[in-house]
Amino acid sequence: MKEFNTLYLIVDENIAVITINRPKYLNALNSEVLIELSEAVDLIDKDPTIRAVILTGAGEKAFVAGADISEMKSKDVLEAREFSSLGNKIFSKLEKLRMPVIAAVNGFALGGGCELAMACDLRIAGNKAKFGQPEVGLGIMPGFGGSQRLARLVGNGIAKEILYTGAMIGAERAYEIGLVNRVVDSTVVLEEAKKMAQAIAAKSPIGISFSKKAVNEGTNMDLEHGLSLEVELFGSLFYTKDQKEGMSAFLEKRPATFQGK
Ligand code: DAK
Repeated sequence: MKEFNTLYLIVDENIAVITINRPKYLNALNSEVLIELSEAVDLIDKDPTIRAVILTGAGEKAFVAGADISEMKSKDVLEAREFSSLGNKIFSKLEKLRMPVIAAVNGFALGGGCELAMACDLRIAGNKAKFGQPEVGLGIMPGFGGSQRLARLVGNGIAKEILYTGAMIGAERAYEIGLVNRVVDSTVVLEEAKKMAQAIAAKSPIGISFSKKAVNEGTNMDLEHGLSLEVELFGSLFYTKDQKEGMSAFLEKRPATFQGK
């Protein structure tokens, strides 16, 4: 696989792990990280063997402590829009990957880091993880989709509290409000994310990718249209080998082997 300056991409047994690697700066997102993240997502998208992705940050202190403030400070209005639009495009690309993406969050997930975790399908947090959108303390607001994804995940009231106060919340509170799926000991975050990725990788890639599409696209529709989307997706699964294999395996009392076809 391609070598990057600011991240690692490792693919092993159908699972890709992207590790953002700027631990000295708490893995803050500068333009180079964003561009390389986009390239890594493109490579993953083109690899038909990959069934789940884990996104994490190097070191024990941070997942990602936000957009890089030292790079952002000197931006003019046009550059700030460009930066925001670059981030938004990449986060959306990540969100639309056909396979699930799990954020393995150890330490700080702040600002753009919290937004990056929210662009993933699932979040596993270490018990020492801290989440927050501290942008208002910097005289800005979230620029990588935070105001939108946070409100959709936890509801307007709690999202507004997090956005307006800029205060950090711990992993347990993040679990309570539905911002993370699970909290585990901080020493086993990646291990637990891998276990979840393996469980996903054993199931039908098409069934999973259609479920992802149904949730992601259906959430932006009214119920009637969302249900119609589900009907369409459900029906088209009956063209696939995965559906035939899954149902035959059940009736023959053997484990299914899915090809994603
Ligand atoms: N950017 C750049 N450097 C950072 C950083 C960041 N976000 N976070 C930490 N660092 C650097 C620190 O400057 C320090 O560098 P040196 O001084 O050693 O050179 C090093 O990482 C270690 O950090 P600390 O020494 O501060 O470590 P502490 O344990 O004392 O504190 C902390 C950890 C996470 C509480 C603290 O570092 C902190 O508060 N960091 C900033 C967190 C933050 O405010 N994040 C949100 C960033 S704003 C938009 C596009 C995007 C966004 C907004 C708009 N548009 C263009 C519209 C997104 C914005 C953000 O994400």
